[in-house]
Amino acid sequence: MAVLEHLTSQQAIDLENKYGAHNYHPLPVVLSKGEGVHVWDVEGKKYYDFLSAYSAVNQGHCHPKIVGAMTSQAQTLTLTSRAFYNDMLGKFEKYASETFNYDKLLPMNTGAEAVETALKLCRKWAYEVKGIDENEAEIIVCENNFHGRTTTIISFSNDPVARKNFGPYTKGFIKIEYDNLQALENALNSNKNVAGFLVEPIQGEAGVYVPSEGYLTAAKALCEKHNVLFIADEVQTGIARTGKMLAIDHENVKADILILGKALSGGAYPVSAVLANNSIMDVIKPGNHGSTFGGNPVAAAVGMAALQVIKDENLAENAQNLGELFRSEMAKFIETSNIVNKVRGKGLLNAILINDTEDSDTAWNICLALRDNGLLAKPTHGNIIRFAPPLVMTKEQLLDCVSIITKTLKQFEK
Ligand code: IF1
Repeated sequence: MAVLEHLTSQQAIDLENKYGAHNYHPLPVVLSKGEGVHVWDVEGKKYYDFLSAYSAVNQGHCHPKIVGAMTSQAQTLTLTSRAFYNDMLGKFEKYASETFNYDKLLPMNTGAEAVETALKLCRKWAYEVKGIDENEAEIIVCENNFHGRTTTIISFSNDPVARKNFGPYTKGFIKIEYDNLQALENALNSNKNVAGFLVEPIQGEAGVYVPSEGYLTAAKALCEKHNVLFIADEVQTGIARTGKMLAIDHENVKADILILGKALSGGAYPVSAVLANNSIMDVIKPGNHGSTFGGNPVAAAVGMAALQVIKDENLAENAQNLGELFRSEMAKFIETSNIVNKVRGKGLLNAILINDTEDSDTAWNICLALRDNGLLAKPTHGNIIRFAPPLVMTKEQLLDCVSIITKTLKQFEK
């Protein structure tokens, strides 16, 4: 089969089933084009994208400024490795460090790599600055977390599907209940070797759990009191998704270590990063950490363009305004619905809770019906459907999507 030969949806699905590992269960739709808030399938049907590749396409599909920066750099210099300097990385590091107000940035590629980088940085700081005995550092994490899929990260996951039969597991993690300050205080008081607290400002995969107002502020204060690093995983919540540049900005909390990914590139290229001030980042010496593609010229060009688009187009403000509109429209629908229990979220990271059991396939069937009605979304766990459109959406488009969603949900009213 010629690689450019047009495939039908079924042919594309059959190829993936036959030649691809079955590590996903995609919604049956085969996409071939994306532009702004829309995607098209191979048969030419147009959809609103209400997932944004899990908040990687905040700037909209194929944003011309991001694609332009990528193609221009790709025709000039793609990769040198860090064996040599290149003329793009320092500019990106400066631009991003100043954007998020940190001294330094360590560039990686995927979110999981950035999380792993943050864990290594936190541990090294604990041994060399805080003075914890070597190999004794503990990092506190939250139950129902999602931080990626490496062996160490799934070691502190409680999702059996993500961790079963991938042992033996990495030690040095303490799990506590999310959004529970007493649990955090107890863990800090009863463990003298705590190096850090890794937390999602909103738990995305768990079902868009927004913690209580003030939780992040109080958690950061507890970390300061115990000389423990507050590590914010903003891979999914960052880059304007929740209505501020960072989700922790809603509480004016500054993380000791900030983890970024996904929309740091606008979905055009794998770009992730860890940011920290010199008192922490300077424990990293040559040879301690790195990656072949980390900080490559294309990633640097794409990262700068992606951040510039967020600022130039006021996408955080747009996410804030459209998010409030979305939740208020959905709340009105819920008042008269028996299929939806709740809507929750911040900015344009939202979810609805379907009135059915966790193990029902109602949420999945609703997503199939949404697809038929021209909108793509996918359930997170069980009976929760996440709604996360690109942040470039207009008010008219959002209201159009609300009518598609409510019309579809009415098909499932009991
Ligand atoms: C999949 C979930 C979302 C993340 C946070 C780190 C990472 C992610 C808060 C790792 C990645 C992605 C991974 C993707 C689906 C998606 C996801 F469903 F898996 F949990 F968004 F909620 N921190 N999340 O959300 O970043 O290595 O993937 O670049 O693995 O199925 P990554």
